[in-house]
Amino acid sequence: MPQTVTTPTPETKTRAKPEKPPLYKVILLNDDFTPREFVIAVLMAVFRMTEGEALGVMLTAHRRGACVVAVYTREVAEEKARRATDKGREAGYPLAFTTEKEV
Ligand code: TYC
Repeated sequence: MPQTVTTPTPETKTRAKPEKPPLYKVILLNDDFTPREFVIAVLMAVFRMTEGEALGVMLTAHRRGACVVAVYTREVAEEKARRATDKGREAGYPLAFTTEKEV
């Protein structure tokens, strides 16, 4: 009976790296009308910040015009920016959060 010779397939040494999803910043924009305490309350509720963290982010946006709040995948960033902006609108304030893709 003839012998079948099988050459073993060499083990693949390089693996395809699973791509990391792109990240998006949520940015808080300053305005002249939304009360500081309201901005802090929204940051605590939507972004789960402590009062101290929220105070720091609010003051940075107030002084510099904008502040990065946090970084998430696109869906999470857009959802949180929308929820936070809606809270302002529901209360009659022009409070605005935007999202921006990280480079
Ligand atoms: N500038 C607002 C005021 O003086 C407070 C404020 C801070 C509003 C940060 C928005 O993103 C903001 N009442």
